[in-house]
Amino acid sequence: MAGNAAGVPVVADLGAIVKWLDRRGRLVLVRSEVDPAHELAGIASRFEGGPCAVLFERVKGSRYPVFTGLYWSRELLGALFDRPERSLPQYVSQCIRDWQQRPVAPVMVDTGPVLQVTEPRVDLSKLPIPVHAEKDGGPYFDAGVVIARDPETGVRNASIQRFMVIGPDRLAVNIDAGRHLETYLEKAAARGESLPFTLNVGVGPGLHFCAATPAEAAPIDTDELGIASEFHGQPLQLVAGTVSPVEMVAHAMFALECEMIPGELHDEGPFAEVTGYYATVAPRPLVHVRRIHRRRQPIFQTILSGLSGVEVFNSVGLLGEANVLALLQKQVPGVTDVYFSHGGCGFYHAIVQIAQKRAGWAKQALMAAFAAFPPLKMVTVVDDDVDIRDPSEVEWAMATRLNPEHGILRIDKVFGHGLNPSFPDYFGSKVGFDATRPFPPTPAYDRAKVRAVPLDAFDIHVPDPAARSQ
Ligand SMILES: Cc1cc2nc3c(=O)[nH]c(=O)nc-3n(C[C@H](O)[C@H](O)[C@H](O)COP(=O)(O)O)c2cc1C
Ligand SMILES: [Mn+2]
Repeated sequence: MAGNAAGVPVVADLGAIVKWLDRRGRLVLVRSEVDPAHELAGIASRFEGGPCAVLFERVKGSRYPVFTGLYWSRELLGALFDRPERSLPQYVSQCIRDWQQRPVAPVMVDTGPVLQVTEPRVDLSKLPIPVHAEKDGGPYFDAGVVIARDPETGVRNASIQRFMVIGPDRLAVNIDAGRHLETYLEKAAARGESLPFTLNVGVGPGLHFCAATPAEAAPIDTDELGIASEFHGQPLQLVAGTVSPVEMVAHAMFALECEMIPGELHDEGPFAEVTGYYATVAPRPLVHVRRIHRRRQPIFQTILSGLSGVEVFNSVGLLGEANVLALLQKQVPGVTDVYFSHGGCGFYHAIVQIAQKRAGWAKQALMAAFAAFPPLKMVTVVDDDVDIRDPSEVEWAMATRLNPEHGILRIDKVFGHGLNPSFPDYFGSKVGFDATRPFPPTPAYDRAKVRAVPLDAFDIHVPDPAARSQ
């Protein structure tokens, strides 16, 4: 895709993306003033999953607009990356593979749009930070990219965490078990140091996907920021922190320089999560915001998480999918596609498609998928004549091909995802379904087909639906 005037690709700059969406009729403009508390999410949810993103031009109490919906439609994402939506997992896994083989390091630049303004005083109340769901504990940052450095090795990490605003210069953050940021904080504590990081808000999907790349694909000893360079087709541009030894994203809308002091905690939550449930309140790490930088005319980005969950489903699920697909294609002969279903919250249920080459490989695919992505609770393997994105097709395979006597694999007392209420304290049971037909195939499992006939070759009269309505 073409770049903007400064030679930066559109996908690397949220300002350029918003313009691009508007030009293509893919941007809903909300012109009336809206309250960022509840009203904004209530309006956005009416457009959730549709072909357009939403820009709230006037937000009560703030001078900045709010943007949402970049990830709630794969069709929109496909258009932005200029490729069919079904090829997105393949594309994402190819970018990650290219980074693994030949990483393109980010480059330092002297300045960038994010440094156009440095606020004289940190005051988060000036930002249009929305409160989404009815019981959410406060306004939340949920689309910002965290950049931090390993206190021992100096290696950089990128991730996305939710941050609740608890004061004009304070946040509380939720860091899930096993996250690299959790390890960094533990290492900082052991060294008696604080942990500086930057929170970069209003970024494009290249950097977002880089931050959401699971640890299985981007281990702790690698600088995963280079993944963004692959999506951009050029090195990601960073600027130095002004009060902290960590970089900021040159083309972000806002960058907050922050610090965590090990041991300092504050209640965080509730927050409506991608699961459709509220994350519970608990003491979680407290964050001091030391400085706020921004563009002259910034746009605040938020992600609707706890409504249908579809925006997080595409932004995290797609990365999980891409990684499971890449690993399975390496380890299991015949795997053709992977989909993390929407009903499975985008990252609890993987549907794997396989062109069976030998008996037993479908079950091998079950085990490999669980190993490739620990948040998975369910994996269903189907043959290559089943559409893995159609829940009825998957159910059909289960109803007609699964043999419960030996096609169900149960794994008890295993690590899972803490937001899933069936994994209290990250601990529970998982289940895999081998819904493939027996191998070698027998005619009993052949799918019935009709011939494809072009309708325009025939004179067919279809009645007008309006005539039916009386
Ligand atoms: C919109 C969104 C919200 C997320 N919220 C959180 C969160 O609150 N806490 C968390 O630990 N991970 C959250 N994640 C998931 C992590 O960002 C993701 O797993 C990332 O790969 C972790 O990075 P790491 O492997 O470097 O630890 C979120 C992801 C997205 C896309
Ligand atoms: Mn990481």
